Amino acid sequence: MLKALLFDVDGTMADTERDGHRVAFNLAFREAGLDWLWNVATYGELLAVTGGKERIRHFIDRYAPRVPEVGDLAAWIAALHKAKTAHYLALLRQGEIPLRPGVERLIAEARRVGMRLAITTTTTPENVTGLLQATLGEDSPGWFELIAAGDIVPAKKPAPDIYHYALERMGLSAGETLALEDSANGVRSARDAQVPVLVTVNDYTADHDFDDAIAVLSHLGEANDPAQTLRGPAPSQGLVDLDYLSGLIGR
Ligand code: XBP
Ligand code: MG
Repeated sequence: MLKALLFDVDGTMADTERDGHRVAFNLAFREAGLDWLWNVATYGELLAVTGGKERIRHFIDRYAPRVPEVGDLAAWIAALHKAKTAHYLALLRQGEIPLRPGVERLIAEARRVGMRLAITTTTTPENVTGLLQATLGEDSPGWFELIAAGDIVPAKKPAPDIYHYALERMGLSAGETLALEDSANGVRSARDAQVPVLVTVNDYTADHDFDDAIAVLSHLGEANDPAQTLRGPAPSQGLVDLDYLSGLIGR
C-alpha cells in the first residue's frame, strides 16, 4: 500500500536548473572575479554530476579553467558555492521559478487524504524551503514530514543514500513509497534503494535512460495541460493522482 510520496526537487518539482541554479552559479563566478561562464549546453553536461560543490570541482577537473592560487581548494569551493546559494535564493524570492504542471495539485490531494510527504534531493536545504515558500506559501515546508537534502548524507545521487536515509527516518519500507524523479541519476538513486519511481522528464533529461522507472511522463498534468505518457501506464485524462500512483506500485 502506498504510504508516502518522496519528491525530488530540481527538475521534478520545478525547472530549477537552466534558469535558476545555472544563473546563480554564473553570478557567483562573476562576483568572485572568475572568467567562468556556464552556458546552457555546458551546464547540461555538468549536470551529470549532482550537487553544486561537486559540480564545481568536476568543472575544474574536466575543463581546467583559471583557478586562483588558494591553499584549501575545498574551502574555496564551499565559499563560492555559498555565494551561489545566496543568488539562487534571491532568484526564488523574485518568483522566477514556478512549480511544474500538476505538482501543486498532487500535493494538495495528498494533504487532503493524509498521504505522507517527504523531499529527497541533493540540493542545499535552504534551496528547498526557499522554493516551497516562494511557490506554495510560508508554511508549506511544514507539509513535508522530512526534508532530506544536500550534505545530510555523505554520497549524493546517484548513490541511494538519500533514499535509505528517508526510509529509515520515516520508518517505511521501500515498497510503501514512490519516488518522483526527473533524471537518470535520480532513478538510479531510488532504485538502488528499491524505491519505485515515476519519472517526469524535462529538456535536460528527455534523452536519459529510464528503463528502471515504472512510468515516464512529460509532467504530472493539469486539466488544461494533460500529461503525455512516454512509457508505462497512462494516467486517466493525463492527470497524475493518488489512484494512479497507488496503481503503479501495485504493479
Ligand atoms: C540536483 C542537483 C543540484 C542542483 C544544485 O540533482 O544536482 O546539485 O543542481 O544544488 P537532483 P546545490 O535533482 O537529482 O537532486 O548547488 O545546492 O547543490
Ligand atoms: Mg532532479
